[in-house]
Formats: sequence, structure tokens, C-alpha cells
Amino acid sequence: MTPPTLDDDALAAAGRVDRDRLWQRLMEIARFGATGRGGVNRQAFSAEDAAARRQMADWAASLGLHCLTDRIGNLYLRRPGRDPEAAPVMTGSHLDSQPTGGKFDGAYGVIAGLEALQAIAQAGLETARPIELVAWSNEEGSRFQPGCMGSGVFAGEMALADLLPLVDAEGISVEAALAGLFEATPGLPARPAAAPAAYIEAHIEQGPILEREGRTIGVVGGVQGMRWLTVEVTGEAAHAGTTPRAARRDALKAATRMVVALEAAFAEADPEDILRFTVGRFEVEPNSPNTVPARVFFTIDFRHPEAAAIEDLCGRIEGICRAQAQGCPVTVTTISGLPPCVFDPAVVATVRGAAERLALSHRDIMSGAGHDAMNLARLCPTGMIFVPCEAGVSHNEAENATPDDLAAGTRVLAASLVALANR
Ligand code: HGY
Ligand code: MN
Ligand code: MN
Repeated sequence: MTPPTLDDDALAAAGRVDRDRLWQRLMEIARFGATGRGGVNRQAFSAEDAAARRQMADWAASLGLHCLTDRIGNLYLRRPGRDPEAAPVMTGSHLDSQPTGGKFDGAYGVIAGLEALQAIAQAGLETARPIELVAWSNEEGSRFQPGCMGSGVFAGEMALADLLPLVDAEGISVEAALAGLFEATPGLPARPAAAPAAYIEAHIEQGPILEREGRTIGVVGGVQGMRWLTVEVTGEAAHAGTTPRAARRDALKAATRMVVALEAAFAEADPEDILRFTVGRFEVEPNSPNTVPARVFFTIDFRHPEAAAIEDLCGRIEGICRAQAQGCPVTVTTISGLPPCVFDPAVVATVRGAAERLALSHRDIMSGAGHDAMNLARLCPTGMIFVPCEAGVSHNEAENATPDDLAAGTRVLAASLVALANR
């Protein structure tokens, strides 16, 4: 695909982006799941998630956008184009958050998309193609693993039937949680199947580069690969006071040896500090002070820009864990994987061209964080727009960004959407 032209219409749409309206809506959507420390806890398919979606549906109605959904609960706000049969251009991100998440991760891309649609309307523009704003279901994967469920089903990378039986820590299934969501957001028609012509997502960088270099826009070229695994270590419950060390099969001590050994192996294999290895969840059973742990379950989040490195290093995990088991059987399971992805050069050029036409400082950048755009990139020409966040902090209640940067990214988004929807 050759890059579309960024004509006067594209610039007119950008000119209608309203910084204060954008900020106001971001603060309003942050009320849903607001925590006492300035962040949000709006987990997938929760009551807070449903309330935020109802707010989106209200805004859609006020802007004359059609609100639709699908069987995995993705929320679509559709602006008709001149040619109703044309494949839509899509933009969006996610409304679900981490348990101690920030106001901007995901929500920015959804609210920026809404602001861009309103700006396009206020510029009096009719685009050739429809434009759809989407809030993807369960991007974070915190309550239900894996993440990116909504975009994964939409892109045909995940089968809904495989996801519905999965349960959260309380034993609630995706199916039951979805039923609750549909009940809380009734009356949304099903989106007719239509592959997008292109997809573009605005997001905070969730890293320090743009802020450190004083750049306003990140022209995202792609996303590093990621893989999630779980490790289950089985020991034997025993009395803390009467069981000698030699007679113990202590699942916790085995699991901690495994984590330390993995950290050492990966650090040795990665002197330039490129790979990202995280154990974010660590559950002990029966979790009692005076019982030797019988079972430990922990998660591994592994990221790297190169597929071969992911394959090689993740391939070593089971052996490293077994070597530390000392009589505690261990089961390592891969639960999800997204290969490194490179975005479509024409969409990337559209974002860069919009930043240039709008005289915004920008740089090319690769994404360390995962996004729904990774699934969309397997379906259609895809790109992303980054804006700085304070100190690169994210997945943290202190996450912050400035109204000016957020508005600048939204102007690039509005211009890019018009250009893509008119080609
Ligand atoms: O985990 C991620 O990279 C994304 O922020 N959910
Ligand atoms: Mn995100
Ligand atoms: Mn996130």
C-alpha cells in the first residue's frame, strides 16, 4: 500500500481536536474503577468495565455514532462513510486495566479515537470509508489470561470456544463474565463481519524514550514479541514444627530456586539487557505460616524483539526448573505467544507524514509493551502513534501524561484516519 495523501481535509480534522474536551473525557472515563491513589482498577468484564462501556455508548449516541458489539464483547462505535460497503478504517485500544493501573494505558487510545471522530465531524468531513472506533475486550490479561482476547478473536488468532471456559482467580468463567457484561450493556446490535482496510492505535509509550528526548510523537514501527508461561510446582504439605528438612518436599523453596536460576540464566544470556523476564504472579498453597507449602503456581512474562531468542530462551525454561525441583514435580505450560511484529510501512509513513505536516517533534520507535495492534497487524495494514508518559511509568497508579501531548497525538490520529479513510 502506498501512503495516502495528507490533504487539507486531514489537516482540517486535526485542527478541530479539542485538547480540553479530550482531557475532560479522559478524566471522566477514569472515574470508572478509580482507586484511592489516582489510578484505576477496571478489570476485564467487571462492573467498572461495563460502566465505562455504557459511558462510551452514551457519548456515541450524542455524536450520532452507531454502537455495536460482538460475541467476545468488543465495543464498536461506527461513523458511516460515503461508501457503506467499503472496508472500514479502524482505530481503538482497550478500556480494561491492570489491578493497579493508570488513567491512560488503553483509555487514551479509545478516547483519542472518539475525539478524532468528533473533530472529523466538526470539520464537516465525509470520508469515503466508514471509520470504526473499537474498545477491545481484555487486552491486559490480568483477570483472564491470555491478554488481547478481543482483538485475538476478531483477527482469527484465538477461537472464542477456547476462551469461554477459562476462569479467573474466583472461578468465574469468561462465558459467565461476558454474560454479565452483555446484561449490563443491553441492546447493542452485533457488528456485521467486515475486515478492516487499516488499523491505527494511539497509546502512551509506557517507556521513557520520548520524554527523555523531548519528542511529542512516537512513530511506531512494530512491537517486540511476547510469550506467557505458567509453572506449577508440587510438593507435600507437612507440619512446620515436626518435619525434618530431609523429609520435606517444599514447593515454595523449589519454586524460589527456579526463579533465581531462571534470572541468572537469562542475565547471562542477555548482557545488553534487551530481554524482559517477569514473574508477576506467585501463588502458594495452602499459604499457611505453619504448613510446608504443598503447591506453588507462578507466571512468566517473557519479551524480546527477536523470535529466535524467544524460542531459544523459553525453550530452556523447563530444563532450568527441573534442575531445581529436588523431588517436587514441575509442570511448565505455554499459555500464549505473540511474535515480534513490524507495522505496515505505508501506515507508518502516514503517521510520520501527519507529525511532519503538524510540525510535531517525532521519532521512530519500537514498542516494548504489547498491544492489540499486534493482532490487527496480522489482519490488515496497521500502525501506532505513541505520546510520552511521565518518566515512562505505566502499569502503575502514578501513570501520567500531559493534555498537550495527548492532544498532539490525537491530531496525528485524526489526520491519519482521514487520509486512510479517503484512499
Ligand atoms: O503487557 C503489556 O505489554 C500491555 O501493557 N498489556
Ligand atoms: Mn495498553
Ligand atoms: Mn497495559
